[in-house]
Amino acid sequence: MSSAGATPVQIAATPFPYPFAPGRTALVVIDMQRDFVEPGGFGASLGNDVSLLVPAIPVIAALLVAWRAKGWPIVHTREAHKADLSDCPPAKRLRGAPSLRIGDLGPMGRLLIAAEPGTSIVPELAPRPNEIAIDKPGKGMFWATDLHERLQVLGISHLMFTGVTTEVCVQTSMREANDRGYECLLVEDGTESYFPDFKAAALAMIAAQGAIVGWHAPAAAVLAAVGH
Ligand code: C5J
Repeated sequence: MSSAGATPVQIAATPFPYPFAPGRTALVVIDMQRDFVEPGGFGASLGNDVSLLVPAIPVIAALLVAWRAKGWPIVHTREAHKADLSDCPPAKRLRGAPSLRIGDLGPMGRLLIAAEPGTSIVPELAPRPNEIAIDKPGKGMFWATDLHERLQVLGISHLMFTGVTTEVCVQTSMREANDRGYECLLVEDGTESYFPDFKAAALAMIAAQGAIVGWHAPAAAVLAAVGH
């Protein structure tokens, strides 16, 4: 890390400036998987218009360029289950009436099963070998993972959230992170939802009551603070 211990920088954010900590802030990319973003995957099996998530891709790509240039930590998550589904509770697999369920065979392999083609991250945002990339069986990134311990070893105190979908895995992960003491910011245009109203509501809930879960800001404000 090139700037650990540097003077705090503020990012113009809602509901008030975010105390950015260069070198102690990990960029978190939640579930930018083909299964959510491309036709034929899990998101489409639930009846969603997956094209609504695509605008986040170039925004996250720009943030990855900036973080990689600084040598700061990057976390990628994938919502993924074991092939035998032993980590997928029936309550998750059997609820509702999707056209395909988790573990069923679709055009990109078995839905949300680790290492299947559809479970991989979209090529534009592919993790590099030196970056943290975890499979998570839940919506939140800390449930049944070792991520908190790995971030603590790296001295991470601040998390910059991006990914999909805003009100499901992103918001769940951000709430889990807030409870663990991380200072969290959600990048407004680096996250998308199948339901634009839900995205707006999630942003409002996060920043309400004096940033009760955290802050949100556009990528341009983040990149300006990073100096990119
Ligand atoms: C969902 C996610 N929406 N990554 N997963 O089931 O938000």
